[in-house]
Amino acid sequence: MSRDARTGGETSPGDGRRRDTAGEPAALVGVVMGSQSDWETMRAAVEVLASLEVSHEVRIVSAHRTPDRLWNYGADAAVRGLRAIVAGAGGAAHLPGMLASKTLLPVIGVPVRTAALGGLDSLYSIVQMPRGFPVATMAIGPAGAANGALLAAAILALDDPALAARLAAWRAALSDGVALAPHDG
Ligand code: RP5
Repeated sequence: MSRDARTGGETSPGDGRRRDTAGEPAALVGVVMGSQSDWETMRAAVEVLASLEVSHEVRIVSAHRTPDRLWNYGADAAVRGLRAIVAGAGGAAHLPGMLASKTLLPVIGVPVRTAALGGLDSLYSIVQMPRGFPVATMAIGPAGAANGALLAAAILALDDPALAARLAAWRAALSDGVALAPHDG
């Protein structure tokens, strides 16, 4: 089986072609989720990326319902200029892991809370990757989505001093907002 040197994925017809993104700024972070129902969680990632002025795209990519879309997204992600992927999914939650199998980009997984098992199912599914295909796994729910975006920004900030400064300011503002003592109401 041959592999694409840039994406780390298996090569297939169509790999290596840039997608038409006319009119859109080149996204550096891909925020993907398995279902529309994940959006309430994953919007927390998008809000953080927007506040940090990190260019991003948002897509629904279901490992089970749209497997070809997942395959193509992982195969093309690096070639299209993405630098990191924040992937949220619930339940069986195969999306982050399968993306990690198709790209060498850092994949950050966000376990979405579920009605049946509270998101422990999502967490265990995402975190238990086999050796060789890491997924940086965040906390369950919106806090994990926000942290996923912050981690993606931290990765990008390694060679982007302006973003590093915005990230430091974001964190300082968070610290400044913590009261010294609790209050009622
Ligand atoms: C997963 O199944 C999705 O990531 C979502 O969290 C979960 C349920 O999806 P829906 O049935 O709400 O579309 O693939």
